[in-house]
Amino acid sequence: MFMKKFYVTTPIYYPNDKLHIGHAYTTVAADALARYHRLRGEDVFFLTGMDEHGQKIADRAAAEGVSPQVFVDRMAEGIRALWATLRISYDDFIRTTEPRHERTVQEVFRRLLAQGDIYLGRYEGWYCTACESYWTETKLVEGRCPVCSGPVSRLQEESYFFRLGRYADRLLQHIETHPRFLQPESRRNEMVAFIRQGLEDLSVTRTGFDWGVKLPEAAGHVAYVWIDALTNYITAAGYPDDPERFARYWPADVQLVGKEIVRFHAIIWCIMLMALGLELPERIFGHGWLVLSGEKMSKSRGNVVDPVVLVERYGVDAVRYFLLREVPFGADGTYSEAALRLRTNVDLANDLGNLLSRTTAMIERFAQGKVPAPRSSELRAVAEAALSEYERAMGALELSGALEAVGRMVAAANKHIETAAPWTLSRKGDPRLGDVLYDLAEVLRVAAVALSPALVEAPAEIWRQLGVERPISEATWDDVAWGGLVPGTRVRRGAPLFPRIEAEERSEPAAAAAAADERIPIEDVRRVKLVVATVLEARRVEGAERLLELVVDLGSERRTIVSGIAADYAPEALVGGQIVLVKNLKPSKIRGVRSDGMLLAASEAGHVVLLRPDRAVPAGSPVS
Ligand code: ME8
Repeated sequence: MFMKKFYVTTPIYYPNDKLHIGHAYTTVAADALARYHRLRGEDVFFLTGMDEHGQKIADRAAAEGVSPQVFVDRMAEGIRALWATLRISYDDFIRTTEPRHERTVQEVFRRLLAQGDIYLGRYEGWYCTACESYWTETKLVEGRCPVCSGPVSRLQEESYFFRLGRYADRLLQHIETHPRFLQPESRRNEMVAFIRQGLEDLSVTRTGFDWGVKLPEAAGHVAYVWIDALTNYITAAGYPDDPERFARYWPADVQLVGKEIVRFHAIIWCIMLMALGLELPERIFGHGWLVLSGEKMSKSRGNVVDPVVLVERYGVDAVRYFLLREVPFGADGTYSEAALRLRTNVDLANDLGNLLSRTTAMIERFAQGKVPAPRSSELRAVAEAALSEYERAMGALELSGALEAVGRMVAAANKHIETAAPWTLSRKGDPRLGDVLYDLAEVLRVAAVALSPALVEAPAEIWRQLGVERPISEATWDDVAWGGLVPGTRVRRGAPLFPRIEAEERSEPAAAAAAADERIPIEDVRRVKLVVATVLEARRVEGAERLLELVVDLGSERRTIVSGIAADYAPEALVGGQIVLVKNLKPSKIRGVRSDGMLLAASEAGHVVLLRPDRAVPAGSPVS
């Protein structure tokens, strides 16, 4: 039977230091794509790994007093453990020191040399160890590396060169005739401009050190680390020893890389493939950087955020969701722990988690714990539109957009609770009750399927609480078809899906640079007790144009407050609505009326704008 294949890769990371949230960003994105394509029944091959050669690694090992091999073996354990923590479902983990890979690099070199694409020459120039790159005098910036501003040293050595220029026109033509090949568009334009300037021959071997793939045709030389590294993508697919497997998986469908290495992939890698007579990848996608207050996170800058610590604090789903949802894939984005907490609280705890707990609670209360049989649906069209937007977005690698579509469906369900008011339908014995409850549960069931590429724990819990018998690990994309939830299924209420994360004062790695003045400790904020109150009565205060007197319900008590909002709000418009109230303010007398509390409002050009909850909540609900 024919099964569509999907081959997705991440860069192979340098193990010169612990990996950080930036590396997790690419890898979680690739993982979500891999899981989505598996859900669609495709034969997925998801590759990640380590780029273990080069002087930088050799230097690090020497600094630790161990051999490079011992050093990279040790690092490999940490990296695999990190991916296990983030639940990365890779199919292969390639290491460039493996014999299977060294053989491929040697074979690639041999072929290119034999056909005259590679020739022996001499290199003279400046070498940046940090970037493993050569620079000509004119490219240096104030005598330093133009990329990392690090020191460079003068090098003169015999080197093999790859005639990149031979393939420049063919590459340009490929880029122009394959709009999906190189994305996003801004990077494609950069690459086209770069290639048009003319491509210099590339030095592809090194003689100064030996921590690299040795080349039988070039005694004393090792392969340049980028030639070595890029080749990993075909080694893992079976080149050249397993032609059947290679024919199955190559070309890669999506190669994800950070924007700084698009050039290596779009130019050097693709020209290598052309020279070998192999197909180019379907798509290379250069995503943006996660930055910390304006600067790129980098191992050498020491400003990195450890994903393991975040997973321990917030759970794997919160971290994965944040990485996928926060920033449109392709753009640069800012990382902060506060943003992660906010995302988790708003999208996962409030919207998704509340929908689940309200739905299961109402099915228990109004339907004896069993999913009712519906007569018709009001949410089906919304859900189907969201799911088709999700599919489109996933296909376009708009990972954040796909999750946003799921969010819209969840928000529509929460809103449906407010407008349909199942408690009223139940009281009146209205048969619409069954339709509403079924709709809510069914939205949750399909949302769980659509979220399962991104979240690795919550979707299973959603299905479990809904009483779905099958484990979600067996779900396929067909399961998003509306109506899969069997009426009569007994729900199993459980713990909140995502407990709200209370803001805590922590030494946030990211916020270290934030100004410390004018800030108050969290304890001060907690002293102010805020609650949601429902307005029961409202009237003008005689003789005071701007004042309204409100009687509000705090759940456990009623209070009267006086507030200066009469210019912007008519009393009758307030009754039945909700406000946010400072509950523990000392009472005061205003125009003879005792005011026992204060409402919150924004001020805008002399007007006041009331702050209200996003949806109705029980009177007295705390605000934090
Ligand atoms: O470049 N934001 O390895 P590397 C987003 N070995 N992504 C980030 C990031 C950030 N702040 N920091 C790192 C190498 N990344 C080579 C690759 S491939 C044949 C060889 C991610 O360890 C992003 O994917 O420096 C970036 O391209 C990659 O890590 C660089 O990892």
